[in-house]
Amino acid sequence: MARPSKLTEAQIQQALAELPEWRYHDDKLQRTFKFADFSQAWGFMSRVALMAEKMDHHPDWSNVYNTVHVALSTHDAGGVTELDLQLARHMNRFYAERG
Ligand code: H2B
Repeated sequence: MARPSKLTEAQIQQALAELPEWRYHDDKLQRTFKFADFSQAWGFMSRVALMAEKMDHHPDWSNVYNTVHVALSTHDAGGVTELDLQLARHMNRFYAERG
């Protein structure tokens, strides 16, 4: 499958208009998700993990108790691509459905 190419900063900022909780920083799309507890955070991460496998596109992330920090970029492209935007949208949806 052809991999998408790196987006320009202008394209990224335009896409962020519809992803207001995300920030473009350090060449990555970043967001910190907060949950009620570890179990809810892990449930979210499990859903994201299955989607990441399906997409063959994986997040850089860390988890401390009820907090999940995510930094999305496409390593092969050296920056943010459409795949990162897609994964960010899936994460927003899973977060909205948590609980
Ligand atoms: N995830 C991310 N975030 N960036 C990549 O470039 C990437 C990936 N490449 N997951 C994929 C896997 C690649 O290594 C496999 C071989 O398709």
